[in-house]
Amino acid sequence: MSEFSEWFHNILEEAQIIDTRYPIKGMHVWQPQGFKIRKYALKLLRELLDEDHEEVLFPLLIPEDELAKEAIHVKGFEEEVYWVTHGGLTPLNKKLALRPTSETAMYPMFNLWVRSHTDLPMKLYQIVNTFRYETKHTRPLIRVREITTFKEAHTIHVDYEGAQKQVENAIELYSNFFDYLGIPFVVTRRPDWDKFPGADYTMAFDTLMPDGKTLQIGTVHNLGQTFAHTFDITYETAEGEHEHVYQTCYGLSDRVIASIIGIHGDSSGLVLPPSVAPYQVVIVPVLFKKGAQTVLDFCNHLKNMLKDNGIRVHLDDRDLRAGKKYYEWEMRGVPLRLEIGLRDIENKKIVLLRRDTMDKETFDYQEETIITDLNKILNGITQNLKTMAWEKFNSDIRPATSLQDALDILKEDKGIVSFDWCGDESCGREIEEIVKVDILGVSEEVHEGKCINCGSPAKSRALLAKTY
Ligand code: PR8
Repeated sequence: MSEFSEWFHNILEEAQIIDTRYPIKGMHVWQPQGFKIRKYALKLLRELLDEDHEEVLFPLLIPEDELAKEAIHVKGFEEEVYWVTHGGLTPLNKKLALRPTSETAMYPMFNLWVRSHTDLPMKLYQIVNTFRYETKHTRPLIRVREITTFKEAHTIHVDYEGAQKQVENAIELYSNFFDYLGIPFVVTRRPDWDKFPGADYTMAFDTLMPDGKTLQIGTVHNLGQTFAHTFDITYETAEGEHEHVYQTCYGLSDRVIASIIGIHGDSSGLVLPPSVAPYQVVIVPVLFKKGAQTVLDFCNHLKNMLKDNGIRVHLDDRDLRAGKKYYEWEMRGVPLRLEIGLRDIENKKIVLLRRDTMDKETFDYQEETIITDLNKILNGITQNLKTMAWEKFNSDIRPATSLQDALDILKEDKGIVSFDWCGDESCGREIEEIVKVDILGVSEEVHEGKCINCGSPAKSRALLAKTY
């Protein structure tokens, strides 16, 4: 197990994020702390999606004939589908699949729902669990067989331009989401051999975990008219003609939480961005016999004030050594800790520890401004986490001018290697063969330069990395 892997497993357990002891491989239990982080992350995403999408909820089971209708799609998923074959003791006359994703659950209904051009665009999403019988090594939150938080959006448009514009909108939406969480990423267009089964093309978000491997944390697919033809989803134009629609879909998973934990965490444990922290502030009273009640009263008053102003706060008045409490809240990643003793109250001071920097400072306490002051610090933490993560990320993307160069970088420094590429599939597969890692995708067009492998004119800048 790599050092990061070990750290990751330990922190999931110690911080009570998820329990991996559930007796089915790849399926885990969300514990209260993890569930709260998940809840706040979902809240952020819902706020973004609800601007112009509507939430729906489809059944978990998909009839075999619907799943099988789209040949390319089903081929891509056939080895990963879990099947329900019986109802009690009775064999079902039609097998039912546990959704690996919901195109084939939703699109037969879209066939019924879409009537006129005035119904379009239609932008729907759902947040559900999906099941994939992954054959690669499973890892908690990173590669699971029950994706417990699959956020899938599906959109329908009258023309190709509408779908293409939606791909751009979705990329912007997900970029904003990852920005709120301070997760750095690259967006690339996946090589054709690695696109979503049934898509015209796939755009993917990748981040870097501390062990130097990239993690695909989200994808946006332009489905063109493939599924529209398969499920005969048509609309009536203003002129009374019937046309097939154009579609997109995009999704995120539990990997969002894995990347928050992996990217911001440190040797003392979790470091949570305030937006998803179960507690944003923890107050630890420093109690001695003298004045203990005064300190507790003050801390309670402060707690209530923060709470009334929308800050998630906890007063830790357990009868434990302060050091033990500090260790615990640091490990759990609480962004801000306030330590308050009698002398501090008398001097109108509080001691404040920022989890992102571990800097401790004595802070002037003023009742009138304390909320604004703390919110300012919390925002500063959000910004700082993002800046630190992006700095690290950018320094881990290195250009290579030859395949040997790429090999050396991947061996020594890990991370992502950028290079000029002709875009040809056989050349790309050859590169993957030689460097033994995957081409993530292409990030931008280039107008000069030569392909790192075959030497013909390069079409684009591409990225290589060891992936999860
Ligand atoms: C779609 N259909 O399904 P996608 N464990 C954790 N995360 C995973 C796993 C897994 N086993 N498999 C995939 N992901 C489209 C879009 C509706 C929504 C994550 O797309 O198959 C990856 O981050 O690409 C992936 O980018 C995302 O789910 C969407 O899955």
